[in-house]
Amino acid sequence: MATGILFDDVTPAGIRGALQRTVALFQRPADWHNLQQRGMQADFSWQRVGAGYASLYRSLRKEPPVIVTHPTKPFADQKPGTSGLRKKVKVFQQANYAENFIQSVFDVVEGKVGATLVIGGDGRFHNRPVIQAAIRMAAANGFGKVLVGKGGIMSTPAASCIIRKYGAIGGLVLSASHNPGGPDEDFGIKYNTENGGPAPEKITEAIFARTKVINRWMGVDVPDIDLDSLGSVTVGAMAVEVVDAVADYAALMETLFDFGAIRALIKGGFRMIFDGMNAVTGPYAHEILENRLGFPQGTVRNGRPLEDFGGLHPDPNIVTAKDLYEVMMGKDAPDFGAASDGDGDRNLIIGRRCYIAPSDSLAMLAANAHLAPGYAKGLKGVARSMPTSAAADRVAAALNIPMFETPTGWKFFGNLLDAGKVTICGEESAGTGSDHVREKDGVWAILLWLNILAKRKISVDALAREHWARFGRNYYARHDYESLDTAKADALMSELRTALPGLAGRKFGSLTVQTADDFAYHDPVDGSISAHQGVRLIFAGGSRVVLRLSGTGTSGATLRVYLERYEPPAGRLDEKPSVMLAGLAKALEAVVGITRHTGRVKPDVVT
Ligand code: VG1
Ligand code: CO
Repeated sequence: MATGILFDDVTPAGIRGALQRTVALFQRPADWHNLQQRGMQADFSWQRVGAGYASLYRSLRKEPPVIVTHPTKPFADQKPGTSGLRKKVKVFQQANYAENFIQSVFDVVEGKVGATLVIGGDGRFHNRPVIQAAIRMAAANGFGKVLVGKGGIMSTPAASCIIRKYGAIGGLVLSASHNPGGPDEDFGIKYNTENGGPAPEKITEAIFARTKVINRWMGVDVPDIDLDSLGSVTVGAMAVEVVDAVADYAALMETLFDFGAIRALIKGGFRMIFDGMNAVTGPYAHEILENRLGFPQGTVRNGRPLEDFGGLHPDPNIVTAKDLYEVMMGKDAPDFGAASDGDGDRNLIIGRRCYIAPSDSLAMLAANAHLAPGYAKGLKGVARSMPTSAAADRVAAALNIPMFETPTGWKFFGNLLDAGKVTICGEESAGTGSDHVREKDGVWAILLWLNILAKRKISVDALAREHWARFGRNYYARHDYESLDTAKADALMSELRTALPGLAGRKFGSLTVQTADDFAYHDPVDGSISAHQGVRLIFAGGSRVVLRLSGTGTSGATLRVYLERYEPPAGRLDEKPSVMLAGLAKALEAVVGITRHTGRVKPDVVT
């Protein structure tokens, strides 16, 4: 984390050496730029140095550190979205911005005095300063202990695992997930509760309400801690332990999966590539796939977490993980390709020349999960977000277990998992997980796939074909229209919502609308209702289109359109989704008028 050139030897030769190193560095523009950025961001002021001395003297005199109350004013835009508060880094760099949100979280958390808090992040740019601030604030707010990931890094599922394992009251996860990172990109903060899962709506609403009236935040007056050395330190009266989350997470995985069977598969010549996308899962994948399972070194690519993800967009889909996709479609493709996102909760699964759509992956995992020791007793139920295809519903019906349909966002699965109603959950956006933690979990999904392939001894492609031949195939695609003018996107959705009552029975091209509604979720556990979760247009014959606006973007609006068409086992199972969904896409324009409202003639991303 260099911020300049250091030299100790105060002689002409010493200065000459330092100058030479400076010139050499200047000739590497990327490194030079990073050095400048870090240098400008570092706090070299006397205020900081002075505070360090003051706290050192206080600790020598065994005086408790001073809790400082900082006056502040509310920001109007701190409403958490689908998964926490996400904004541009520049927004988060405003004075008091992150502090206001974190204090609002702490003001809402009951029973925090003396409790343990987990703090982790995906390692993206701006992670470290916010973690240091959060630690100082946790101490001032009376927490007893903080568990923080080494280097400030912890994947989202690992944070969930650590919260549960050590009985923490909750955790702060600093991440904007699959959004790009860097000084001009995105940052985010989410809060997870003591079950290890994302705060449910009633808590995120309370946090938002608090951000609107907040007038002070509290911190202790102490310098930064060393995040890179494992072990314990104290901050104020609070203990801070820097932990290696990889070990705890890997241990949990060993309890769920048949590592022996996977090792035997690898010995038999099975090859895979894992793309860490320069994000958080690299260290987890190195440890589990290479060290513990025995895949050769080099199996994990882009395995070092970088602050800007090396310029990659860490969203594991076939568009942004194009390199992996191309290798898997190529001549000498390995047996299995996988990737995870910025914070490690999503997964991409590709067999040799066979991409598995996330909705299909959920169904295939549900149908085969009993082959893994952690699920040998079978599943209690399956849940999927509403826009996710109904492929898993057919598996649940065959297994004679309940199926739940929730709004988009992992927070809605928490109650079902806690109540023991479901074992496996999934979203079309490449998130799959189970009751082992309370988050979606990228590495978990990849290991479950490996476990199943090891037991079934078939290729991904053969497994998929067999699945469709038994359950039929739900052709599926998601079309994203990004950076739309917010007013235009809102107008599109409100016009569509107004038209809903009159749509049933109307014909668009060859398709007739059967039902049209705005999805509302009634939580069967706590009775809460979440309305306006997405418009559903269901056509005669079972095809479906869903439309909703994204709740994770940081500029303008993103319209997501989800297309689905079912083919029974005796139908056309080996077609391209784009061909099978062309009719639906056409009807869509007639019903919704995306071009008419936004001027866009085609989506920005199709996954
Ligand atoms: C998107 C996905 C949603 C997912 C959410 C968070 O939300 O559609 O399924 O839960 O991202 O995932 P939206 O509101 O933009 O559609 V992650 O990996 O970014 O925490
Ligand atoms: Co994520």
